[in-house]
Amino acid sequence: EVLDEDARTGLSVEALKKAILNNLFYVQGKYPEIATRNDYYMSLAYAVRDRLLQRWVASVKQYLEGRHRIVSYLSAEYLLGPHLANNLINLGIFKEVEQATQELGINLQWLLDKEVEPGLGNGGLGRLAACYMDSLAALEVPAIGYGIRYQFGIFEQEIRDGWQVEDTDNWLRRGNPWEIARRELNYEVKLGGYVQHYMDRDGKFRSNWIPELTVKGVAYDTPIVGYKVNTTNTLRLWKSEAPKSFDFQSFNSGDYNNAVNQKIICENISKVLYPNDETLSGKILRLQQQYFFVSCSLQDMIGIHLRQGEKIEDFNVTFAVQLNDTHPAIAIAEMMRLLVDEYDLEWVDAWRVTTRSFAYTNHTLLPEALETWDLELFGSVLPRHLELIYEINRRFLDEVTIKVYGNHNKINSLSIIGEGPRKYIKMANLACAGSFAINGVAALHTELLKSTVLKDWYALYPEKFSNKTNGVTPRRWLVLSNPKLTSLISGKIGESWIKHLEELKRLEAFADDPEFQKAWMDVKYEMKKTLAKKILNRTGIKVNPDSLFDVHVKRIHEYKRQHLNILHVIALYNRIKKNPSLEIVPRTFIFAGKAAPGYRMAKLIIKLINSVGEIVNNDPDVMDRLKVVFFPNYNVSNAQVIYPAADLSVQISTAGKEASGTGNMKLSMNGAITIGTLDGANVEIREAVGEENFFLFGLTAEEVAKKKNEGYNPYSYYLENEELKLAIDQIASGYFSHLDDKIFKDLVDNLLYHDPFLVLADFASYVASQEQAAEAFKDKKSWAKMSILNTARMGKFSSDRSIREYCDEIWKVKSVPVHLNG
Ligand code: 26R
Repeated sequence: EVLDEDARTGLSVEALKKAILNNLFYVQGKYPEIATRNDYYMSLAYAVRDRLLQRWVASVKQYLEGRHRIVSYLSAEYLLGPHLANNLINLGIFKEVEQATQELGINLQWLLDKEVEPGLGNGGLGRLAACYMDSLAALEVPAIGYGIRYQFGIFEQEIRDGWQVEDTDNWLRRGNPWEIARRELNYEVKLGGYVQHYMDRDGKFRSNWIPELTVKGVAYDTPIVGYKVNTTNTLRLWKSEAPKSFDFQSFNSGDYNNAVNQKIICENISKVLYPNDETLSGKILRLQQQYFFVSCSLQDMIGIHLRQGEKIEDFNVTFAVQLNDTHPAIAIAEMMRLLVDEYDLEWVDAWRVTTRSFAYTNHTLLPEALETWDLELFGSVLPRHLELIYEINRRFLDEVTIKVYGNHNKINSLSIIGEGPRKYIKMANLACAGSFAINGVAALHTELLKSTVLKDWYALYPEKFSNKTNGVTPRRWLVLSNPKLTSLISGKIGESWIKHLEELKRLEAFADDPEFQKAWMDVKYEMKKTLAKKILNRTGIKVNPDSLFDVHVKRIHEYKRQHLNILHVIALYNRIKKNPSLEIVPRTFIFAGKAAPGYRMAKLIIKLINSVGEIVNNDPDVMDRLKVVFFPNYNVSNAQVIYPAADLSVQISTAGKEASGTGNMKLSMNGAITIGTLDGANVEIREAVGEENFFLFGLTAEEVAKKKNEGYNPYSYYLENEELKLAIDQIASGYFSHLDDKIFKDLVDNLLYHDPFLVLADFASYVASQEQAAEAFKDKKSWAKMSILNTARMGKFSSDRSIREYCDEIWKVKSVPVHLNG
């Protein structure tokens, strides 16, 4: 008798088929004739989950038994994107599952399309955390990601009458097969109230925090499997609930309504992701969210550490804790509270452990994104932490005062507490004071950190600073989203590039090969056709896949300058209107991105894009030479379809404003050529691909700073440039808005009289650079070569490289290969 392969762990087509059918029956309670696509999706998802669990249990066992050092990544956001296809690729069973589903008479793509993506992040920072989780597992590094299990992730965007309309993201509505609720793993978190001080029997001063409210955090774990390794790490997200004890109190006092109300207040904390990207609104709930997940995570880490029989003083030996921006920076104060108040450590010992545990990544230089909390508000939520921060600051400033020789400006700038009409807590300063390492996310960004926002910190602690240029995972952003390009590449150089992206270099040898060039551009064309179909489907706009796809996709923000792009569109449109027989390279302008719901100017920019699109797309004179598309609801799933179809990658932020950018990397990896400023990682991308394979324009960061210092006058650029003047006059006069001359007034006035992001100063340079791009696009062979070289030279921008640097230079952690027993 032949032994069946285990239906729970087998990786053969037969085992997978059996698993799907078993789950259809035993999980979904259906038989094939009445099963829906969603039933099949769930059945397959559970089949995949079983295979993950086998590796997961083995990983956890090995980490704990070997007492290995563990990376703990603290992030308020994880923008994961759909799990199923990614897990199939990392498990190495995509083909097998394709065949298994086919033999069951179903199409794998239908099932993949059923998954609602977890959008638990805003943009770059959240997506970076997701790429880093993938690379940590791929590199077999023991790691836990900690965050919040928002019931509602980033809102869904609809476009109505050209305006953005937000809808709630109910991503859990059909259940989530990728998580395991660990009901038994929960911690209490205090909020509000006051602090009592007293002396205990041994004459020791003690603090007793009497909270106004206690909430419970419950762990929800998602396994993260590495590419073709057994390593399966944990993403542990906390859901807030009312503690059990709580209901009792109110029931006993007969106040049932109050009990229910309090339950709602507790559950509110992890209810919804704040959709602000780069603009702070100092809301109590957001501080509660940050503290909630940080406290649960630290209690959890300490538990893991102590259960291994280690001493609390050695916490920093077990864990390296990375702060993903300042959102989790309250961890510094919470760690001190736990060590001093709960574990009875002396202050200096507690501070030593704390400052050896944490490292801080900064992701932005924009002043409006630097987190501060009104001191009174802070004290009302975290009264004990306010005391601790005062004490941290007092000791810290004592130490600093000696070093800076009583320079009061420096002391003010370094102080964790800001003075003014109202006092406030500066989270970046708390993070810097409490961390042993501080890093920026691209070379230019790190240099600007050292010379501007964190200048005084750099002067005092230069050894803490380093750069860790961002990276993206080639598994999701090439293998998964661009399978045709992947097989073309692997056909030439094998498959090892997927784990060692520098090997893409070997494609350079084929950059001049006409046959390879053709095959390369054929894939691009296929992907453009696929996107064109999606565009027609989502927007009703018909676009020509032979046209140049000019792709500008990212959050909508003035510093990212979507309005500079649209001014260029209008200029081209006017050239056609002036000379209808003009021969120009046909173009499709593709925009996508969400605006923060409260960010008026960003929402106006979306409206402007759609208004210009309406006129340009429907003007018979244009004869389909220009098309403007706003692709709604930009998210991970949509990005996966857009990147492979891009010819031009538009990366036109004002120099000095984009910390790194990561979409720029994904686009270039997929063979798009960048038109961009010397900003963020663009600088390094240009260095890598070669200046002849990159369209550069615009002021440098230094020139921007200088111009602003000298007193920038946007109006003079408007007067000097005819095309610019006409474009702006048209927007102002209602040419694109059915003669409504009020709708864009604020946007126009802002550009003419303030223009904080120097759109007008860079306009002429941008238009000229776009002309070069169009010229280059006409020569199909040389364009193909540029495209191939872009992909070939993107090895540096794998998140594997970034993570290796973090591991070697900051965390000091090593790989731990995981073996499956039996
Ligand atoms: C405080 C709050 C309002 C807030 C500020 C900023 C919330 C969210 C953000 C998002 C920021 C931190 C962000 O996403 N920054 C982006 O990080 C990416 C990953 O490092 C960079 O590539 C990108 O340039 C940067 O804007």
